[in-house]
Amino acid sequence: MRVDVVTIFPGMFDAILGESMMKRAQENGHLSLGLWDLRDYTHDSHRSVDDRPYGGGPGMVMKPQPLFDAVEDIKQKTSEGPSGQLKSQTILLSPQGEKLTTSLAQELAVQEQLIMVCGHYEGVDERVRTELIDRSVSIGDYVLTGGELPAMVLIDALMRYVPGVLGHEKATEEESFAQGMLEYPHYTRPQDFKGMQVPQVLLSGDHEEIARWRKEQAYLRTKKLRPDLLS
Ligand code: 9D3
Repeated sequence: MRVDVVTIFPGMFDAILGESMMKRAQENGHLSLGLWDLRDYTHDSHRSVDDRPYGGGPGMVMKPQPLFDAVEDIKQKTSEGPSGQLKSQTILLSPQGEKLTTSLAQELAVQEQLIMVCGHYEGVDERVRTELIDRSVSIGDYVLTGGELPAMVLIDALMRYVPGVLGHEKATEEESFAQGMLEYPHYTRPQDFKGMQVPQVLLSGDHEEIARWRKEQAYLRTKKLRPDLLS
């Protein structure tokens, strides 16, 4: 899949570009990430992307023109030969969006192209939301300074569901066991660390007994820390 991000801070995405899974996915061609600087689509000397709200009030609003021009330019420049434009959805990262979940990540991961628009200031002009944006996504109920970190979170979360990216490693593991529960406790060597012991059952070699213990631990931990997941 292609992900194209419209942002006033393209440099922030260096944080994920060179790293591990992201890098691998880009190298093997399953994912390609494009960064588009919104200020490149302004025409004034200050390269301004925001303006004062009609009707008054505090804060600034993102102007429609640079956003419309950026998304149009991306669609045109990323279209593939005679087959034309990619099947794409334009996503606004916004505190007012639907909350990111596994099922949303899975839905988005099967698109050919996602165009992610990172919001700033009080938000975007409403005509952007209604005419340009297919879906708005929030990563949770806390206030951040803009849509860049949420876009990175969304990319990271959906990457594992892009067909081919994970070579089956994690996906099968997640399906098989304790779906919708927290994980059981993990231990590695040494057996005795500063007097703290690894539970005997894990050293027993009895795999049925170990599976039973892990299931019970996962359940107890979920009941204690995330009872909402059990109902
Ligand atoms: C202080 C301004 N707020 C008034 C109640 C509204 C507001 C506008 C823009 C709050 C935060 C932001 C910037 N955040 C995002 O663009 C954002 C976000 C977030 O803040 N939390 C969780 N998910 C997301 S997705 C985009």
